[in-house]
Amino acid sequence: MSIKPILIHPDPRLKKVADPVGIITPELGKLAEDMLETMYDAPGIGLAAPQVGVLSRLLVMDCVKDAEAPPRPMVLFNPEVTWTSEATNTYEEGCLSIPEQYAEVERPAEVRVAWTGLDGKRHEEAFDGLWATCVQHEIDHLNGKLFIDYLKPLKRQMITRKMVKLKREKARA
Ligand code: K1U
Ligand code: ZN
Repeated sequence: MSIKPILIHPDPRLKKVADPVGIITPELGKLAEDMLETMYDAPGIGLAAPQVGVLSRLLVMDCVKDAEAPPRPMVLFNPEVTWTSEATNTYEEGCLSIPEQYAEVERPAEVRVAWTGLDGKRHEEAFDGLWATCVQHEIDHLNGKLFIDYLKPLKRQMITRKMVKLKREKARA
């Protein structure tokens, strides 16, 4: 397993629509394992393949908050939202591609998602709470959308400028 570098906004690869995956090959399995390791190391609760520069429809997540509870690493290929609740939930979101920036985003409180698992089989499950927020945030990444795209233009521009500055400083270091 290996930890992959995470792309930082602004990067054109974070704005692209990712391609569906075909057969779940051992190489895709290895990528999913690497993404889980990268997510836990960050640390984060989710990660989408475009964030590590791979434009394929793959996301990983583990939103178990209780340190005493066993982890639940999830790997979702070609995820599709099949139902959304009318009720919404507002959560202060962050993003590993937009470090140290947080903002409230309103999304459906509950979603049903269908996906292909590492076993190559189709699965479907309902998510609520942080899991629902996270899976929607990650599917947005697969569609080239970032949580800052839900914010007012001025706030979005402010965050983007901060990220440009951060990347310039990192490049000089
Ligand atoms: O996609 C990403 O960039 C990962 C992102 C997922 C996410 C966070 C919050 C709401 C929706 C989706 C993160 O994991 S940011 C880091 C984070 O939230 C966290 C880190 C350590 C412990 C708990 C949370
Ligand atoms: Zn993100």
